[in-house]
Amino acid sequence: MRPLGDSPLVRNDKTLVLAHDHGVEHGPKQFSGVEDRLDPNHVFEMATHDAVTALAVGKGLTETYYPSYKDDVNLLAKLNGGSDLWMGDPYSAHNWSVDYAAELDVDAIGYTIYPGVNDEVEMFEAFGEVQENARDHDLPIAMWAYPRGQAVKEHRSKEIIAYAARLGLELGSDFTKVKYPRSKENMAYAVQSAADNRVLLSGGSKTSDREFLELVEDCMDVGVAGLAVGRNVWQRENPYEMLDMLEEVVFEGASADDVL
Ligand code: FBP
Repeated sequence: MRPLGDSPLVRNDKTLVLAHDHGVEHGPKQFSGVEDRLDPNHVFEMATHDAVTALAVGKGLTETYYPSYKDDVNLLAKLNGGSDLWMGDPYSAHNWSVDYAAELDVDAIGYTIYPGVNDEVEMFEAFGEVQENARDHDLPIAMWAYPRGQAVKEHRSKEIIAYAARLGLELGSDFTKVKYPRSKENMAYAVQSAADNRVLLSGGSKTSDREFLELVEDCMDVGVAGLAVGRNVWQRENPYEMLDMLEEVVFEGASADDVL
Protein backbone atom coordinates (compact mmCIF):
# COMPACT_ATOMS: atom_id res chain seq x y z
CA MET A 1 0.00 0.00 0.00
CA ARG A 2 1.45 3.37 -0.94
CA PRO A 3 2.05 5.14 2.38
CA LEU A 4 0.03 8.31 2.81
CA GLY A 5 2.16 9.85 5.53
CA ASP A 6 0.04 11.78 7.95
CA SER A 7 -2.85 12.27 5.53
CA PRO A 8 -5.96 13.29 7.44
CA LEU A 9 -7.97 11.00 5.15
CA VAL A 10 -6.90 7.96 7.11
CA ARG A 11 -7.69 7.24 10.73
CA ASN A 12 -6.78 3.81 12.23
CA ASP A 13 -6.03 2.78 8.61
CA LYS A 14 -9.63 3.49 7.67
CA THR A 15 -11.35 6.22 5.69
CA LEU A 16 -14.83 7.70 5.56
CA VAL A 17 -15.47 10.10 2.71
CA LEU A 18 -18.77 11.96 2.81
CA ALA A 19 -19.67 12.26 -0.88
CA HIS A 20 -21.69 15.30 -1.86
CA ASP A 21 -21.41 15.67 -5.62
CA HIS A 22 -25.05 14.71 -6.12
CA GLY A 23 -26.09 18.24 -7.05
CA VAL A 24 -23.97 17.72 -10.16
CA GLU A 25 -24.66 14.05 -10.80
CA HIS A 26 -28.40 14.00 -10.10
CA GLY A 27 -29.62 17.53 -9.36
CA PRO A 28 -32.01 18.94 -6.74
CA LYS A 29 -34.40 15.97 -6.94
CA GLN A 30 -31.92 14.15 -4.66
CA PHE A 31 -32.81 16.61 -1.90
CA SER A 32 -36.49 15.73 -1.84
CA GLY A 33 -37.63 15.59 1.81
CA VAL A 34 -34.37 17.16 3.02
CA GLU A 35 -34.58 20.45 1.12
CA ASP A 36 -32.74 22.28 3.89
CA ARG A 37 -29.61 20.50 2.62
CA LEU A 38 -29.78 22.36 -0.64
CA ASP A 39 -27.80 24.79 1.49
CA PRO A 40 -24.32 23.21 1.40
CA ASN A 41 -23.53 24.68 4.84
CA HIS A 42 -25.55 21.83 6.35
CA VAL A 43 -23.38 19.22 4.64
CA PHE A 44 -20.11 21.01 5.43
CA GLU A 45 -21.31 21.06 9.03
CA MET A 46 -21.92 17.26 8.90
CA ALA A 47 -18.37 16.85 7.59
CA THR A 48 -17.02 18.34 10.81
CA HIS A 49 -18.15 15.12 12.58
CA ASP A 50 -15.13 13.08 13.73
CA ALA A 51 -16.25 10.10 11.66
CA VAL A 52 -15.76 12.01 8.41
CA THR A 53 -12.16 11.92 7.23
CA ALA A 54 -12.96 13.93 4.06
CA LEU A 55 -15.81 15.67 2.29
CA ALA A 56 -15.95 15.12 -1.50
CA VAL A 57 -17.35 18.10 -3.40
CA GLY A 58 -16.79 19.87 -6.70
CA LYS A 59 -15.26 23.19 -7.61
CA GLY A 60 -18.16 25.53 -6.90
CA LEU A 61 -18.83 24.24 -3.38
CA THR A 62 -15.11 24.24 -2.64
CA GLU A 63 -14.68 27.85 -3.73
CA THR A 64 -17.79 29.12 -1.98
CA TYR A 65 -18.02 27.16 1.30
CA TYR A 66 -14.68 25.53 2.05
CA PRO A 67 -12.97 28.78 3.16
CA SER A 68 -15.30 28.94 6.19
CA TYR A 69 -14.71 25.28 7.16
CA LYS A 70 -11.03 24.86 6.38
CA ASP A 71 -10.04 24.35 9.99
CA ASP A 72 -12.61 21.61 10.59
CA VAL A 73 -13.11 19.80 7.28
CA ASN A 74 -10.70 17.81 5.10
CA LEU A 75 -11.64 18.39 1.51
CA LEU A 76 -11.46 15.88 -1.32
CA ALA A 77 -11.69 17.83 -4.58
CA LYS A 78 -13.88 15.99 -7.07
CA LEU A 79 -12.41 17.24 -10.33
CA ASN A 80 -14.86 15.77 -12.80
CA GLY A 81 -18.55 15.05 -13.02
CA GLY A 82 -21.57 15.00 -15.29
CA SER A 83 -25.29 15.63 -15.00
CA ASP A 84 -27.90 12.95 -15.49
CA LEU A 85 -29.44 15.10 -18.24
CA TRP A 86 -26.65 13.94 -20.56
CA MET A 87 -28.00 11.24 -22.83
CA GLY A 88 -24.72 10.21 -24.48
CA ASP A 89 -22.30 7.50 -23.48
CA PRO A 90 -21.33 7.97 -19.78
CA TYR A 91 -18.65 10.60 -19.44
CA SER A 92 -17.38 12.71 -16.59
CA ALA A 93 -16.19 16.12 -17.66
CA HIS A 94 -13.10 17.50 -16.02
CA ASN A 95 -13.84 21.06 -14.93
CA TRP A 96 -10.98 22.04 -12.63
CA SER A 97 -7.32 21.23 -12.33
CA VAL A 98 -5.20 19.69 -9.59
CA ASP A 99 -3.17 22.92 -9.57
CA TYR A 100 -6.25 25.00 -8.85
CA ALA A 101 -7.47 22.52 -6.21
CA ALA A 102 -4.05 22.68 -4.54
CA GLU A 103 -4.26 26.47 -4.62
CA LEU A 104 -7.56 26.19 -2.73
CA ASP A 105 -5.69 24.11 -0.14
CA VAL A 106 -7.58 20.83 -0.51
CA ASP A 107 -6.43 17.57 1.10
CA ALA A 108 -7.05 15.05 -1.67
CA ILE A 109 -8.23 14.59 -5.26
CA GLY A 110 -11.16 12.53 -6.56
CA TYR A 111 -11.71 11.48 -10.15
CA THR A 112 -14.32 9.32 -11.88
CA ILE A 113 -13.50 6.93 -14.68
CA TYR A 114 -16.00 4.80 -16.60
CA PRO A 115 -14.00 1.80 -17.85
CA GLY A 116 -15.64 0.26 -20.91
CA VAL A 117 -17.22 3.38 -22.40
CA ASN A 118 -16.42 4.64 -25.89
CA ASP A 119 -14.32 7.41 -24.37
CA GLU A 120 -12.32 5.10 -22.12
CA VAL A 121 -9.05 6.06 -23.82
CA GLU A 122 -9.55 9.77 -23.09
CA MET A 123 -10.68 9.04 -19.53
CA PHE A 124 -7.64 6.87 -18.79
CA GLU A 125 -5.31 9.48 -20.30
CA ALA A 126 -6.95 12.24 -18.27
CA PHE A 127 -6.68 10.15 -15.10
CA GLY A 128 -2.98 9.60 -15.81
CA GLU A 129 -2.34 13.33 -16.02
CA VAL A 130 -4.41 14.10 -12.93
CA GLN A 131 -2.70 11.32 -10.98
CA GLU A 132 0.80 12.61 -11.78
CA ASN A 133 -0.21 16.14 -11.00
CA ALA A 134 -1.65 14.98 -7.67
CA ARG A 135 1.69 13.28 -6.93
CA ASP A 136 3.49 16.58 -7.70
CA HIS A 137 1.37 18.26 -5.04
CA ASP A 138 1.62 15.30 -2.66
CA LEU A 139 -2.16 14.91 -2.64
CA PRO A 140 -3.70 11.42 -2.35
CA ILE A 141 -6.05 10.49 -5.17
CA ALA A 142 -9.29 8.53 -5.02
CA MET A 143 -10.67 6.93 -8.16
CA TRP A 144 -14.43 6.50 -8.57
CA ALA A 145 -14.23 3.32 -10.72
CA TYR A 146 -17.60 2.74 -12.37
CA PRO A 147 -17.51 0.33 -15.34
CA ARG A 148 -20.15 1.13 -17.96
CA GLY A 149 -20.60 0.78 -21.71
CA GLN A 150 -21.74 -1.85 -24.14
CA ALA A 151 -19.52 -4.69 -22.89
CA VAL A 152 -20.68 -4.21 -19.30
CA LYS A 153 -23.92 -6.15 -19.12
CA GLU A 154 -24.18 -6.12 -15.33
CA HIS A 155 -22.21 -3.32 -13.75
CA ARG A 156 -22.25 -4.82 -10.23
CA SER A 157 -21.20 -8.36 -11.15
CA LYS A 158 -18.39 -10.08 -9.28
CA GLU A 159 -15.92 -9.85 -12.16
CA ILE A 160 -16.78 -6.29 -13.14
CA ILE A 161 -16.39 -4.88 -9.62
CA ALA A 162 -13.16 -6.83 -9.09
CA TYR A 163 -11.92 -5.40 -12.40
CA ALA A 164 -12.85 -1.88 -11.27
CA ALA A 165 -10.95 -2.39 -8.00
CA ARG A 166 -7.95 -3.75 -9.87
CA LEU A 167 -7.87 -0.76 -12.19
CA GLY A 168 -7.29 1.49 -9.20
CA LEU A 169 -4.13 -0.44 -8.37
CA GLU A 170 -3.00 -0.57 -11.99
CA LEU A 171 -3.64 3.09 -12.81
CA GLY A 172 -2.15 4.39 -9.57
CA SER A 173 -4.95 5.58 -7.31
CA ASP A 174 -4.55 5.58 -3.53
CA PHE A 175 -8.22 4.72 -2.97
CA THR A 176 -10.64 3.05 -5.36
CA LYS A 177 -14.32 3.50 -4.84
CA VAL A 178 -16.52 0.72 -6.16
CA LYS A 179 -20.19 -0.17 -6.00
CA TYR A 180 -21.21 -3.15 -3.87
CA PRO A 181 -20.97 -6.33 -5.99
CA ARG A 182 -24.09 -7.88 -4.42
CA SER A 183 -22.42 -10.20 -1.89
CA LYS A 184 -19.80 -10.22 0.83
CA GLU A 185 -17.88 -12.96 -1.01
CA ASN A 186 -17.79 -10.89 -4.18
CA MET A 187 -16.53 -7.89 -2.23
CA ALA A 188 -13.80 -10.08 -0.70
CA TYR A 189 -12.74 -10.98 -4.25
CA ALA A 190 -12.66 -7.28 -5.24
CA VAL A 191 -10.46 -6.49 -2.24
CA GLN A 192 -8.16 -9.40 -3.13
CA SER A 193 -8.03 -8.23 -6.76
CA ALA A 194 -6.98 -4.76 -5.64
CA ALA A 195 -4.01 -6.23 -3.71
CA ASP A 196 -2.42 -3.28 -1.87
CA ASN A 197 -4.89 -0.68 -3.10
CA ARG A 198 -7.46 0.68 -0.63
CA VAL A 199 -10.98 -0.22 -1.74
CA LEU A 200 -13.82 2.04 -0.62
CA LEU A 201 -17.48 1.04 -0.67
CA SER A 202 -19.72 3.39 -2.62
CA GLY A 203 -22.75 3.93 -0.41
CA GLY A 204 -25.67 3.71 -2.86
CA SER A 205 -29.25 4.86 -2.46
CA LYS A 206 -30.65 5.31 1.02
CA THR A 207 -31.70 2.14 2.84
CA SER A 208 -32.74 1.39 6.43
CA ASP A 209 -30.22 1.90 9.23
CA ARG A 210 -29.92 -1.84 9.74
CA GLU A 211 -29.52 -2.70 6.07
CA PHE A 212 -26.84 -0.07 5.55
CA LEU A 213 -24.88 -0.81 8.73
CA GLU A 214 -24.91 -4.55 8.05
CA LEU A 215 -23.59 -3.85 4.57
CA VAL A 216 -20.82 -1.71 6.00
CA GLU A 217 -19.99 -4.36 8.61
CA ASP A 218 -19.75 -7.05 5.91
CA CYS A 219 -17.47 -4.88 3.80
CA MET A 220 -15.19 -4.01 6.73
CA ASP A 221 -15.01 -7.72 7.58
CA VAL A 222 -13.54 -8.55 4.18
CA GLY A 223 -10.88 -5.85 4.24
CA VAL A 224 -12.52 -2.81 2.67
CA ALA A 225 -10.61 0.33 3.71
CA GLY A 226 -13.72 2.37 4.39
CA LEU A 227 -16.56 4.16 2.66
CA ALA A 228 -17.33 6.96 0.31
CA VAL A 229 -20.94 7.48 1.21
CA GLY A 230 -23.42 10.16 0.30
CA ARG A 231 -27.14 9.55 0.36
CA ASN A 232 -27.06 7.05 3.24
CA VAL A 233 -25.76 9.85 5.43
CA TRP A 234 -26.84 13.26 4.21
CA GLN A 235 -30.35 12.24 3.08
CA ARG A 236 -31.15 10.94 6.58
CA GLU A 237 -33.37 12.91 8.90
CA ASN A 238 -30.66 12.57 11.53
CA PRO A 239 -27.32 12.20 9.73
CA TYR A 240 -25.37 12.72 12.96
CA GLU A 241 -26.87 9.60 14.52
CA MET A 242 -25.79 7.58 11.47
CA LEU A 243 -22.30 9.13 11.61
CA ASP A 244 -22.02 8.17 15.29
CA MET A 245 -22.84 4.56 14.38
CA LEU A 246 -20.58 4.51 11.34
CA GLU A 247 -17.72 5.83 13.43
CA GLU A 248 -17.91 2.72 15.62
CA VAL A 249 -18.37 0.24 12.76
CA VAL A 250 -15.73 1.69 10.44
CA PHE A 251 -13.01 2.78 12.87
CA GLU A 252 -13.60 0.66 15.94
CA GLY A 253 -14.67 -2.68 14.48
CA ALA A 254 -18.14 -2.66 16.08
CA SER A 255 -20.93 -4.70 14.52
CA ALA A 256 -24.26 -3.36 13.28
CA ASP A 257 -25.94 -5.12 16.22
CA ASP A 258 -23.56 -3.43 18.68
CA VAL A 259 -24.50 0.06 17.54
CA LEU A 260 -28.20 -0.31 16.76
P1 FBP B 1 -23.90 7.55 -2.75
O1 FBP B 1 -23.31 6.99 -1.49
O2 FBP B 1 -25.01 8.48 -2.47
O3 FBP B 1 -24.23 6.46 -3.72
O4 FBP B 1 -22.77 8.45 -3.39
C1 FBP B 1 -21.67 7.88 -3.99
C2 FBP B 1 -21.55 8.36 -5.42
O5 FBP B 1 -20.41 7.84 -6.06
C3 FBP B 1 -21.50 9.86 -5.54
O6 FBP B 1 -20.21 10.36 -5.41
C4 FBP B 1 -22.13 10.05 -6.89
O7 FBP B 1 -22.80 11.24 -6.99
C5 FBP B 1 -23.11 8.94 -6.95
O8 FBP B 1 -22.66 7.92 -6.12
C6 FBP B 1 -23.26 8.39 -8.33
O9 FBP B 1 -24.32 7.49 -8.27
P2 FBP B 1 -24.89 6.81 -9.57
O10 FBP B 1 -23.82 5.90 -10.07
O11 FBP B 1 -26.10 6.15 -9.06
O12 FBP B 1 -25.15 7.92 -10.52
